[in-house]
Amino acid sequence: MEWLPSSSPVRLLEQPDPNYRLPAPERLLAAYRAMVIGRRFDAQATTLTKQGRLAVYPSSRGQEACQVGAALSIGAEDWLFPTYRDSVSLVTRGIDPVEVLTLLRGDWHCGYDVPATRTAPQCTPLATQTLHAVGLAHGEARKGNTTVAMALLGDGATSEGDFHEALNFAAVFRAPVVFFVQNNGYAISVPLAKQSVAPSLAHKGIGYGVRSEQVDGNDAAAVLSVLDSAVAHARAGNGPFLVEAHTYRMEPHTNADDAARYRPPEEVEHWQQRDPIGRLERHLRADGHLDDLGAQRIAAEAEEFAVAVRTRMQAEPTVDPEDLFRHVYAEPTPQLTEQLAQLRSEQEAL
Ligand SMILES: Cc1ncc(C[n+]2csc(CCOP(=O)(O)OP(=O)(O)O)c2C)c(N)n1
Repeated sequence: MEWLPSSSPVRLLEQPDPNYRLPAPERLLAAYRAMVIGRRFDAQATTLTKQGRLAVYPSSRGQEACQVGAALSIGAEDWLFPTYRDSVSLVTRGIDPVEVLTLLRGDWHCGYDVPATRTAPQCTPLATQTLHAVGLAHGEARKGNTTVAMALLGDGATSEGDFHEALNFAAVFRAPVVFFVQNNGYAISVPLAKQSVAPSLAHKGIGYGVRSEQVDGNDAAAVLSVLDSAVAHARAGNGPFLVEAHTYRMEPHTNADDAARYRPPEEVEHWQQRDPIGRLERHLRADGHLDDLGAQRIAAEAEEFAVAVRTRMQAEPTVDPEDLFRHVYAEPTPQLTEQLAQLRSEQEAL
């Protein structure tokens, strides 16, 4: 059956697969470098929440193969539609890390230039970005362009109505979209088993006529290979593609959550053994593409990256709270006018 995903998630690092090829060593090395930098950035961002420099940060530690794979499988001409958890994907795409953190710092805008970077603002309402991705992809196809839209979402977001509408619309209009579901086991504290009884989330594509596949989300080689073929499928005009990656969120939902209240330590330990960076590193070393010196160089580069982020985040931004009111409507509503007056009187009283 052409539409059915593989019966078990595609793996490549420790075993061959008849349908997918191992990416070239240079590509795997580039992914490794991006994963190491991404993890160091992620740890830095978490520390910035403790220092009060960031309001909140949803870590993607443990999901680096997915984060990096998504960014590396699309081109500069394609569009990325990320969620709040996908900061490492944005950093890998080359967006200024301080711009990436702007929204989480509490500013009213997303920080980066959306049309110039071809990256939508990080979406917090679940699954709404999937519809935005379909609309953009459909529009681009109608203009005769070969742009692909990559929509990132979590397992919890597949329970939202918007996700189902997006799949249906994309399939009917053969929109060039890749839906990339990072199934990290939980929607905040709700485990996947309490949300879905489908054989896999990849199976959810079939009913809509969307070609689907499932992949080991902690195997960077498999993630890259499966996403490469999904992007090629969409770019060639064959319609949308759904990829489900089986991965795990090592940290709590955000720094404001206590994951120990809903998940057993043995489970975290189990996934620690399947760390995506360690798995790729072992493969690269075994094949002679990485040695101690190479690994040290990359670690040093990641440290420099984090230091630069930390230093720049120490500068207090000048913010004007009235900006919140400036860009909502062409003409402010009576309620907004009243709220603005209240803000002004509060500020004068300071
Ligand atoms: C439409 C909507 N409903 C509820 C929420 C509250 N909420 C924020 S994150 C989250 C869980 C999302 O889980 P998942 O899609 O698996 O993504 P993850 O955070 O695990 O990456 C929920 C329910 C929301 N942001 N948007």
